[in-house]
Amino acid sequence: MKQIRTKADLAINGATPAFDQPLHVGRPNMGDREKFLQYANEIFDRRWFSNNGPCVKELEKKLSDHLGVKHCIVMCNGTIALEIAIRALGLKGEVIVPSYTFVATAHALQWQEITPVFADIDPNTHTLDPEAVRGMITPRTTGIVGVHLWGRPCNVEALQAVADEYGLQLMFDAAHAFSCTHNSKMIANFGRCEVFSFHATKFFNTFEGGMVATNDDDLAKQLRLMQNFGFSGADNVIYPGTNGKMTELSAAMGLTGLNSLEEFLEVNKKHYLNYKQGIAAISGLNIVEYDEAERNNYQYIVIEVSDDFPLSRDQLVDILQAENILARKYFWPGCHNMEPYRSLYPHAGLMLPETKKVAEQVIVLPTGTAMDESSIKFIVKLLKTLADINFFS
Ligand code: T4K
Repeated sequence: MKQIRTKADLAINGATPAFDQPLHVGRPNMGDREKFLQYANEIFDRRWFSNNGPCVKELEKKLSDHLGVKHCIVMCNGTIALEIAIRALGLKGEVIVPSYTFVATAHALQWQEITPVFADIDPNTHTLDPEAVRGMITPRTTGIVGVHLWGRPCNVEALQAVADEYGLQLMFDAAHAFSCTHNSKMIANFGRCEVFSFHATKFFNTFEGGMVATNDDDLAKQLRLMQNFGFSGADNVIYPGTNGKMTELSAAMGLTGLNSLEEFLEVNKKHYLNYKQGIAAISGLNIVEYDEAERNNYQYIVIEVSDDFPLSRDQLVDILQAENILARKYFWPGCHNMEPYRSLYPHAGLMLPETKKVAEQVIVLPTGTAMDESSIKFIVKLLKTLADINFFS
C-alpha cells in the first residue's frame, strides 16, 4: 500500500492514487450467486415474471417473520413505496419531514402536491427534533414522516406523542433501517407504517426495490390495492391505483440476500469497529456511533468533521476522492437547498440551523462486503496523517 508522509505523496498533488479501482460508498452486498441463478432458472421455467409470483410471496412471508410485523408489501422501489404509503394514509396539505435526508423523502410528498414542511434535526441523532416538529405544525398539517437516518431510530415515542396531541398521522421512512431495532423491537413496527428501500446500495437489496410494513390490516389492504392499479380480483377495479409491483427476479435477489444477511451484518460490524477504533484517536473527527444494546445493520460509516480538524470537510472529501476513496457528502446541502424547494421555500433554511451545521460536517466512508480490512486500515491511517500534519502550511 502507498505510503503518505508529505503532501507531495497525495494524489491531489499529482502522486499516484492509493487505490487503482474506486472504493465506493454503496457497493452492493450480493449473497450466494449460485443460489440466485438457481432462483432465476426456476423463474424462467415457470414463465412467471411479475404480479405477486411465488418468489414475491416467499419474500414477503420471510420478511414478515424476520421483522415480526404482520404485513410486508414489497414494491418496485422505495420512492414508489413512500408515495403509496403517503397516499394510503390520506396525507394532504402539509406534512412535516426533515430536510436532512435523501431527496426522495421530500419528493414523495411534492409529487402528490403535498407541501413538505422541513423541521430541524437533533444534532446528536441527525433525526427529527420532536420540539422542532411541534413548532412547524399549522392547521394544514396532516402528518409527520420521520426518517431513521443511518439506520438509527428517530425519537419514536416523542414523535408519536406530538402526533397524538395534534391528531396527526405518523409514518417512517426506514430506507436505511432494515433489520435494525428500537428498544429491542424491529423497525417496521412503529407509526402507522414504515417504508424501506431495497436499492442496490442498501444493506439488503433486491437490485431495485422497496417495501411498506404495517400491523394495520385495513391499511395493508389499501396498500395492496394501490400497488396493483386498484384491482380487487380479476377485472374489478375499485380504486385509482398505480403500478408498484416487485418483479420475481428482484424478489429472488431478496431471497438470496436474506440467506446471507447475518454474514453481511458481521462484515459491516467488523468494518464499523475498525473505523471506530481508529477514528476515536483522531482529534477533529467524530464517528457517528451505533447503540450496541440494539441490533444495527452498520450500513453507513458516518464521520463529522469539526472545526478542530485542520482541513475543511470539502477539502477532506477532495483529498480522499483523489486517492480513489469515494467518500460522499450525504445529505448535503439538505433538501431545502434543492429544487423545487429552494425556489418554493427560500426562507426554509432560517428554521434549520442544526441541519445546516450537520450537512456541512458529514462525510460517509466506504464499507460493506466489497471492502476489506486492509483498505479500511489504510483509510484510517490516512485520516490520522492528515490530522497530524498541516499539508497546507
Ligand atoms: N429515503 C431515503 C432516506 C433514502 O436514502 C432513499 C434512497 C430513499 C428514500 C428512496 O429509496 P429508492 O427509491 O432509491 O429505493 C443512492 C441511492 O440511489 C438511493 O437509493 C439511496 N437512498 C441514496 C442514499 O443513495 P446516490 O445518488 O448516492 O447513488 P449513486 O448512484 O451515486 O450510488 C452510490 C454508489 O454506489 C456509487 O458511487 C456506485 C455504487 N454503486 C451503485 C449502484 C447502483 C454500485 O457499486 N453498484 C450499483 O449497482 O443515491
